Amino acid sequence: MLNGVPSLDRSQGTARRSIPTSVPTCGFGSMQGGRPPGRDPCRSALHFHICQEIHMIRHLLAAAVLLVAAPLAAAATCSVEIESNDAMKYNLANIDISKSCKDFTINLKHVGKLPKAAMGHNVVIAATADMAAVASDGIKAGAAAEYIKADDARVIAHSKMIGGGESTSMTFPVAKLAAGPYSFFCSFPGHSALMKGTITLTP
Ligand SMILES: [Cu+2]
Repeated sequence: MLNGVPSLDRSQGTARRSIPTSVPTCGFGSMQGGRPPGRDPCRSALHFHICQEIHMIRHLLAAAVLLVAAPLAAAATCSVEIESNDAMKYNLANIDISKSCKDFTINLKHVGKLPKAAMGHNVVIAATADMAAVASDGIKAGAAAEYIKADDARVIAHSKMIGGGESTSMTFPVAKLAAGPYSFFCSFPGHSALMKGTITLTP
């Protein structure tokens, strides 16, 4: 307590406990409301800067957590929405499938008005090399089979066939996508010429 400067010593005296307890609050009340007599202005200014830095570090940490969390959240997306229409088109040309997903879900929506018999759409996944043969065998299988050959081992997964205004969903294990490249397409006769896209396996 030399020269009226309190508590820069390492005193454990209970009488000085009141001074350290003001430190963790990082409030600036003591600055705004005038310093108590005898308080060292340099120490208070130092306190002010330390507190500012603590606040800044907290904000930086919070921002860093958001930056790290965003890609993790994206990696956890294990589904996709695909729209199809009366113009025989999907709205996607590629689907990213993360290998971190156990299962992947494709939600197919037919935003057109034409009935299934005229403009039916589905989603079939097969190795790109098998696509033409799977489509051709599907046409032979006919409408009753929804243009998928029965027990076709080349078909990794397929949805049901839907008409305008309908939606469907299919889920399959990502482990089935072992050796690519894979494609998705519509097996309705003639549609795979336009209705097809690639599948990209991502980490
Ligand atoms: Cu189609």
